[in-house]
Amino acid sequence: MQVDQAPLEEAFEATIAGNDRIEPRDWMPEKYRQTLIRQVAQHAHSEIIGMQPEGNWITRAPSLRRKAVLLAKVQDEAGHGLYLYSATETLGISRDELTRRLIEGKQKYSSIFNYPTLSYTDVGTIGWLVDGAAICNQVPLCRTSYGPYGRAMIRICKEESFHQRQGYELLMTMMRGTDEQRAMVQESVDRFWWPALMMFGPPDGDSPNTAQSMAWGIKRHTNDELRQRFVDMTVPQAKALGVTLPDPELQWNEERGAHDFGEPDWDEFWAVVKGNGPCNAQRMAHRKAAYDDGAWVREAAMAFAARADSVGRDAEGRSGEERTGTKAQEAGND
Ligand code: FAQ
Repeated sequence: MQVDQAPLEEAFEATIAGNDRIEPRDWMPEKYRQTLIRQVAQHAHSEIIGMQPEGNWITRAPSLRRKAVLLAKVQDEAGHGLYLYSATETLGISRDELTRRLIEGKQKYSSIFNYPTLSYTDVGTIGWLVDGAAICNQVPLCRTSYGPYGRAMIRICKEESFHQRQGYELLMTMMRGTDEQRAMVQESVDRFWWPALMMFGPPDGDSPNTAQSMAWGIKRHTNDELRQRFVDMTVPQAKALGVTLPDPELQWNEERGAHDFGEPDWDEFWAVVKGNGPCNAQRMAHRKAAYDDGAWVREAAMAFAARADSVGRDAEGRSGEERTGTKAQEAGND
């Protein structure tokens, strides 16, 4: 039977126009669904691959306190990946398929995680600049048009702001230390500044997805608008910290009420996005090894679930009676 799509499309457009949420049960255009799968999955992959550059330093933390903080942060990132994979699954695709797409190079992850972390200072710089950029990009996504994505972002943003503060606090501690420590902070900021600006994506003129994603309320601001917001937010923080941002063109523009700044190296950006950054091969090899090593856990969990089904027990080993509470009630009656 042919379903008339026109009223469905009208209802979808009215929801978008009214700034309401589209929910998984609602009809949506196939391209809207595919755009969300692309963006939310790539966001999830970024969180999971993003555990690697900092995870690299957990065993070499300079103190127990720093180690506990870093462990918690990297665990948060795993959690963010899981919320986002769950949100993507509501669009009718499995997490396993998404992971396969990542490993086969069919889906991307953020360019920033293809740069190396050369000292513990980079943990601070990632917190300050990378989480700072992530917050700028993600706070507006709390109002994205797709319900499960927006709700995941609310929780993620709360955690990201702690991440940003821990990075800033680490760098501030080092800036109050020795000349050598201050030089380490400056060197790290010099390396991460431009890649952090690239996180917002290509300039609006070279961004094929922005116009449609804005029209659908998936994105609320363009790449360049968010990059500008990040620069304006970061300059006073750099001043308070006592570091110089490595951009000779960076200056306040009174007329615009915003900072002018230089152009990132977009050839470098596209090279990294296409797989030729300093750490792309290493990051993917590590992710694939973790996926392959985890196969037995997934298989065991699936076999357990299948067996539990066949004997009427759930994954926690409870029988149907225990789940419905009949057994407890009977016990209470004794
Ligand atoms: N890296 O047309 P647009 C984090 C691709 S935060 C790699 O402008 P769109 C937290 C883009 O996918 C990082 N690829 O695309 C954390 C597209 O290719 P496609 C993750 C990029 O989607 C902190 C093509 O270029 N955050 O993980 C990048 O409208 C610390 C054309 O680009 C998010 O994912 C890039 N930087 O705008 C974790 C936020 N930029 O897919 C650990 C959600 C663009 O057509 C430690 N995502 N491309 O093959 C977004 O807001 C958007 O997807 C953009 C890109 C703004 C990233």
